[in-house]
Amino acid sequence: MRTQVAIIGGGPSGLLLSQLLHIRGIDSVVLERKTKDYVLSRIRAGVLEQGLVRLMEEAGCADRMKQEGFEHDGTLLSFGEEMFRIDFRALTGTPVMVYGQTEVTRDLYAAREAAGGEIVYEVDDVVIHDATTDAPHVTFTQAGKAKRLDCDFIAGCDGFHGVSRKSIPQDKRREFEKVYPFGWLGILSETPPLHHELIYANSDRGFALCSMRNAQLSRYYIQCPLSDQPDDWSDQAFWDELKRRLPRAEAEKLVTGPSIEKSIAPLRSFVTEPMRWGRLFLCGDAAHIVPPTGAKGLNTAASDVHYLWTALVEHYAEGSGTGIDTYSEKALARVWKAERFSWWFSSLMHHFPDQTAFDRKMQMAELDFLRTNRAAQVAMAENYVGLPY
Ligand code: RFL
Ligand code: PHB
Repeated sequence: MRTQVAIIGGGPSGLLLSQLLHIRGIDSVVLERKTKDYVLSRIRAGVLEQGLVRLMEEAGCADRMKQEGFEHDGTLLSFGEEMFRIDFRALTGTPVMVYGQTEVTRDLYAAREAAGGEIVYEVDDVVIHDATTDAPHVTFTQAGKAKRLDCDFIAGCDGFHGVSRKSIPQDKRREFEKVYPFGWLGILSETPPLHHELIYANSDRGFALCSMRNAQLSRYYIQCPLSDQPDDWSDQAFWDELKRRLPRAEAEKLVTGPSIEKSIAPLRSFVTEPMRWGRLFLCGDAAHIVPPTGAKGLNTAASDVHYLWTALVEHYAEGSGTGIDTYSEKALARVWKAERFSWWFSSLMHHFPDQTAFDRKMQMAELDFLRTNRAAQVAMAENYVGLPY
């Protein structure tokens, strides 16, 4: 097999890149380790920045998002019984779009299939060869058969546990990591959302988040110890704990019901540098992870895709190597700012096991400053709706 761009990983990064390349007449093959149903069963991000909304438009995949997604003009933050709103539209002129990653992925699969794009599922033993030469290739097995894909470039879109990052020799990359001493227990329930905007809550008992997918589908999270398992939490125990972490007036309005999904995600900040090795380019979670506070994971993957897509178009259309040569530097400059915001927002909103009474007072003072200070609100809102790219 031969293609122009071999894309390892059929998550949102790989599919979006493949579809954008297709729109500009560049051919790609996507290699995915799992089945399509498995990829679509993962419940992940829910908030899209305008940058990702625009990329979905460019990719010709925005119709359903525009009909079914919800524009949010602001978000709510609570601490104890206090609750205040950050008005994104008033502060930045920009809303965010609430539309699940599962739906983004579903729309991208549909577009790739409609265009006859090649996605090879259930691949194993993916190995990257000759990435530092002009003729790289990828070998893999599918249904027990050994296969080879020759290409001009390789996009490593295979997430945190993929093979792409690890293919870069250890002495050619540097990794930066912070692991947080807690996780998020998340549930999905077919109940109306608590509020028409998200509520991020800092309470003495730990963090909570009230989010949603649509008018009848809610997504809630509570901070939990890393040693907990989803089965340790009955639905009733989850709802009781969530209510204790919200201002009383909000807790009273919460509509509860059976969960249809329950999982625990660890929180991690991680960046690898550089994001390019010869003709291999890392995109999305393959290169970096953020804690989910602030919803930057998928959105940062999208900005990588933007830089890589435009670099490849420049290469094929104009024969210019500038975009390719500056990809890693440009992507990382934005990645580190998303890392900073996610780390700051996580530090502000969670209960840390080693937190002192002084640390707690600092969180409360910072939240009160954010509640009352316009400059602080502008900084928060600009980061939340997404820095430009
Ligand atoms: P993905 O979504 O992990 O997709 C990578 C794809 O590559 C495949 N793969 C391989 N394919 C071929 N060969 C191999 N050797 C392969 N190894 C892996 C995988 O099967 C998969 O299909 O990465 P991508 O595309 O970069 O997208 C990034 C986003 O998915 C991610 O940033 C966000 O979902 C992060 N994230 C969240 N972000 C938010 O903004 N809000 C959230 O609420 C939120 N929740 C989450 C999350 C990430 C989670 N992970 C990774 C455990 C919850 C979880 C549980
Ligand atoms: C979600 O709806 O899953 C979600 C929303 C906002 C976040 C994280 C997760 O910051």
